[in-house]
Amino acid sequence: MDSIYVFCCCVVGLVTMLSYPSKCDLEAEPTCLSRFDYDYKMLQKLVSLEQTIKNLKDSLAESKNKIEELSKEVIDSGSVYIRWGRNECQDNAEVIYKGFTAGKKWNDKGSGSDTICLPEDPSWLNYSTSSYPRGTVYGTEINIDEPSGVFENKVNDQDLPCVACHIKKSSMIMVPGRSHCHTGWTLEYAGYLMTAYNDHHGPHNHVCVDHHPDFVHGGKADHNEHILYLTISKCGSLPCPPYANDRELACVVCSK
Ligand SMILES: *[C@@H]1O[C@H](CO)[C@@H](O)[C@H](O)[C@H]1NC(C)=O
Ligand SMILES: [Ca+2]
Ligand SMILES: [Ca+2]
Repeated sequence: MDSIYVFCCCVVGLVTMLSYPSKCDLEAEPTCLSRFDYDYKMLQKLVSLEQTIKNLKDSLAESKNKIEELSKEVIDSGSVYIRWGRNECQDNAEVIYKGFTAGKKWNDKGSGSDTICLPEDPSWLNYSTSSYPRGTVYGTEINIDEPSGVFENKVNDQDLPCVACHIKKSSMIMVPGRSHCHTGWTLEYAGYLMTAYNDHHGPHNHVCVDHHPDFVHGGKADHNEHILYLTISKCGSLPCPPYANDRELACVVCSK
């Protein structure tokens, strides 16, 4: 039985050898001296192919991980914005903190020029009871003659809350002079552009106050400290149209 098997193998080997006489068809292989040489070279080739496939698989897996990592980063990164005049974020946003809108007193010559959102749950480092020069921050109220024809509710003298919102979008922009976002951008909130009164001291920034503001509880009294006024456009260097004289500017906060 064994000898027949060996014989058969020899015959097959011989026939195969004869059909690959002196040189092989495999171009990458130099010369095949025998069927066994050919097999050996094929095997070598297979092993190297296997290694190549393994390397490719590894680098694919690596790329896949990297893509997952990056897309997670994009989602995790997100953006933040302050919604001035409200104490709730939109449904798609997470509340970082709720607070009180605040800034310098209208007739203080110095202090900070910006509007800040002071959290309703403050915590402190060291503080002093002695008196020495410092900047002072006051709560914000709206000053507006009523009925204004702008806000749907009575807002005069009301103190304004604010809320810091976090959204899973990578870009944010506040656009003054718009009541809706440009194409491709999603509205976070719309409102009116507000700042200090022309005759009041010092520089002041502009903030976009929600068109339907909430009020700080018990803030109806007329304190006139940090006061926000509506902002109007003036024709001149500013072309009209598209702008108009003495018209209250809207604003939008948009995300993408
Ligand atoms: C607070 O004041 C104490 C004593 O003056 C000082 O040792 C400490 O470092 C201060 N803490 C901070 C956070 O500045
Ligand atoms: Ca007032
Ligand atoms: Ca008030």
